[in-house]
Amino acid sequence: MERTFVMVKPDGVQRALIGNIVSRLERKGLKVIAMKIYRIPRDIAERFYAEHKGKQFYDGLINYITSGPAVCMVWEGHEAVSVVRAIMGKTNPAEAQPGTVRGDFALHPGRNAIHGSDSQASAKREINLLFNDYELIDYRRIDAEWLVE
Ligand code: IDP
Ligand code: MG
Repeated sequence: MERTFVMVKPDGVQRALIGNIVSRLERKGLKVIAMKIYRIPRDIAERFYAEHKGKQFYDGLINYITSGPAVCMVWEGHEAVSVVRAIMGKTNPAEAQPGTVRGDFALHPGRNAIHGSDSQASAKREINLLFNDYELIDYRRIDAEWLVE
């Protein structure tokens, strides 16, 4: 089973989208194994988005992601990384398909409501950056055998 790191970004929290976003992942069949509301400190944000350092939107991105509380989560399931990316929609919400989180709720790439890891390697790195091992909870959902053959 794959794991991915998901965040409801500060705009998503302020716009009361936590429940809607969690609900979309939950009903898809993914299992939440960690969740916390967290105001990400600047040093963690800089490590989180290190790949974007030097880009024109980088300073704005760090200010955005540290501007208020976010909801940080780990979700687990079959092909969790790509499944969450599909549910999120494109980075630029103006191009994101209706039916995706960004397509339904966001307008601008600088306020795009949700983060999801882009690969299993990114997921591992991001989970380790935001969570301790003991915060990842091992349990079985009662519908597990109805979700995967
Ligand atoms: P992703 O979140 O879809 O993986 P990335 O290219 O990894 O997109 O960019 C990380 C984040 O940086 C985006 O989610 C968005 O918040 C921000 N970002 C990316 N491109 C732009 C831009 O052109 N203007 C403003 N913010 C941007
Ligand atoms: Mg990315």
